[in-house]
Amino acid sequence: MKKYRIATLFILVALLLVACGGQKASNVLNLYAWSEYVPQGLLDDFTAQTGIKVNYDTYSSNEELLAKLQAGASGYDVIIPSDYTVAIMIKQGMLEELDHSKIPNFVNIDNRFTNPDFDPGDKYTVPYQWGTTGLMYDKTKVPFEPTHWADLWDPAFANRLVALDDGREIIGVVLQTLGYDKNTVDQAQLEEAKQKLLELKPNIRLFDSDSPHTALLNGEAWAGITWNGDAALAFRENPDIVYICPQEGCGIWFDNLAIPKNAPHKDAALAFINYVLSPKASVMITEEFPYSSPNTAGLEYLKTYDAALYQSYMDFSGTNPSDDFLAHATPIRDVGDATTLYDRIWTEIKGEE
Ligand code: N2P
Repeated sequence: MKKYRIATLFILVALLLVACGGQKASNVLNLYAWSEYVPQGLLDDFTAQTGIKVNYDTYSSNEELLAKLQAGASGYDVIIPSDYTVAIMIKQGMLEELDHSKIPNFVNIDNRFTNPDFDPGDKYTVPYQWGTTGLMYDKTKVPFEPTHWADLWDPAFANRLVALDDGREIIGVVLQTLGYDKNTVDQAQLEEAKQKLLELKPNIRLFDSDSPHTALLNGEAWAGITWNGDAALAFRENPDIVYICPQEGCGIWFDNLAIPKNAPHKDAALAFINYVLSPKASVMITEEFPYSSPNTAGLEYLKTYDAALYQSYMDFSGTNPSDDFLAHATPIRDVGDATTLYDRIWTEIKGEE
C-alpha cells in the first residue's frame, strides 16, 4: 500500500513540474531564412555561447516563406520576412508577440528603423537588415551606360541580364518602367506589365535571387535587377561594378527577425534574436552579407574592428545609399486579393521559358 502511495506521489510531482513550466531550456533552434543571408560563423558562435544548435533552412522569396508556413510547416522558431510579408503575417495571426524584456540589445537599433508602419510598436518583429532593389552593371561590359530601367529592353542586352527570381520585385520594376504604381491592383496595368515583361525575356539570361552577382562576376551577365547586398559583394570583387537607382524609381525593403506562432523553442528564439542584435553579430553579418545595417552599435563597432571594410560600406551606393537614391525608392506593399493576379502573371512569365 505504502509503495503505491509513494509511486503516486512521484507521478504527481512529475506532473506538477511539467505543468509549472519546469521544461528544460531548448538546446536546438530551427531557423528558416533567406539563402545567403545568415553567416555560418554567427550560428557557430551562438552555439558556442549558448549550447543551442541551429538548423538553418533557406528560402529565396517572401512568397516561398509564406506558402510554406501557410501549408502548415510548424517546426520553425525564427524567420526573416520582409516588411509587406510581416504585415500579411500579423493580419493572419501567424506571428508570436515578442517579449522585449528578453531582447535588451534592441537598444542597438537605429530609431529610424524602429516602430515601422508594418509593425507598429515593434510588437512582432525586430530589424535584421534593410536595403534597396536597383540596377547593377559592369561598366566595362555594358554597350552604353544605363540610367533607366527602360534601358534594359535594349537589344544590345540580348541574353545578358540577370534578374531576381522574385515576382513582386520584377513585376514592380516593370510597373515602374511603365510609369505605374509598383503596388497597383489595376488589372489592365498588370496585364500591360506582363506583356512588357515578355518583351524583356530575350534579354534575361537567368533568374536568380540567391547569388545574382555570380553571373556578373563571371561575365555571363552585364547588368541585372538585384538587391543592394549582392551588388556590394560584386563590387568587392570587381570595382567596375556600379549600382544605381534608375530614373523611374527603385525599391526599398526592410527584413526582420520574427517568431512564428507556436514555435517549438520560443526561449531559444528570443535568445537568438537578442544575440543577432549584438554588435559582434552585426559585424559578422555586414562582413559576409553586406546589405544595409540598422544596427548603430554594430556599425560603430565595425569602424574600429575593420576600418577599411567600414569605409567601403560607407562609400558604396548599395550599402549606404544617398538621400537622392532613397528619395526615389518605393517599398512593396501588401496588395490583398490582387496578390493572386501577381502570382498568376509571374507563373505565366516563368512558364514561358
Ligand atoms: C539574401 C536575400 C536578401 C533579402 N540572399 C532581400 N529582402
